[in-house]
Amino acid sequence: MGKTDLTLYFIMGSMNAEKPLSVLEDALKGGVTCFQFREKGPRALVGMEKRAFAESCQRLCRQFGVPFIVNDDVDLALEMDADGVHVGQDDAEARFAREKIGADKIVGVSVHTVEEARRAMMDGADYVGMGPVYQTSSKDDAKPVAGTTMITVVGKLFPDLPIVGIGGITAENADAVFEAGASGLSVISAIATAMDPELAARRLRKAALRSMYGR
Ligand code: TZP
Ligand code: MG
Repeated sequence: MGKTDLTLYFIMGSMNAEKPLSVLEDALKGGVTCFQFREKGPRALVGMEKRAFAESCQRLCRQFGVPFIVNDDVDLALEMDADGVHVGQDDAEARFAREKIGADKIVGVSVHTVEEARRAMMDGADYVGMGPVYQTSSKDDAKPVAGTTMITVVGKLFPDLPIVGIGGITAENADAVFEAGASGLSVISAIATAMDPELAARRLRKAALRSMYGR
């Protein structure tokens, strides 16, 4: 395992659930292994409210010993002493994120091609996120559905670079993501909009572990 256990990587912002903090607490109880604070879009909190909400999420993650990773905002990650930062191709370059945040922290990068994956690795990424594997309604500017092919290609070319699949993943379709060579899966809605987020997390974790070790 690298710096962090990517098995079940939950991503959420205040706009993804009616009671986001209670969803996060339930998700942590259900066994998510990593959390990304992703506060973006038209209904996202900004300024002090964003910071206060982020701190509440971080506090919960610390209680459960789960890494708290900030999406996009390297400065916020630094100010909060977050465990890491996740950047996309349109955000700060991964090598700047790495330089700023330091060697011990987690840096994740969203990639869609072999070239982007190679660059992320050279820039010091701890993992790459790849997707959308399936149809998603949680990201307005999501790229077309990619399936699992590129995960297989990148996994074979760069076997030391952990890959997390993202986009439309559920307990029912998670197996194909691991089959393709991913080290983990990340989800928003499968947990954030579940009737019972703790149970949803538990089921996803079980599905992930079964895929990884149960063959
Ligand atoms: N990047 C690619 S798809 C996606 C992001 C952030 C959204 C994933 O959300 P969901 O609800 O798990 O499909
Ligand atoms: Mg981004």
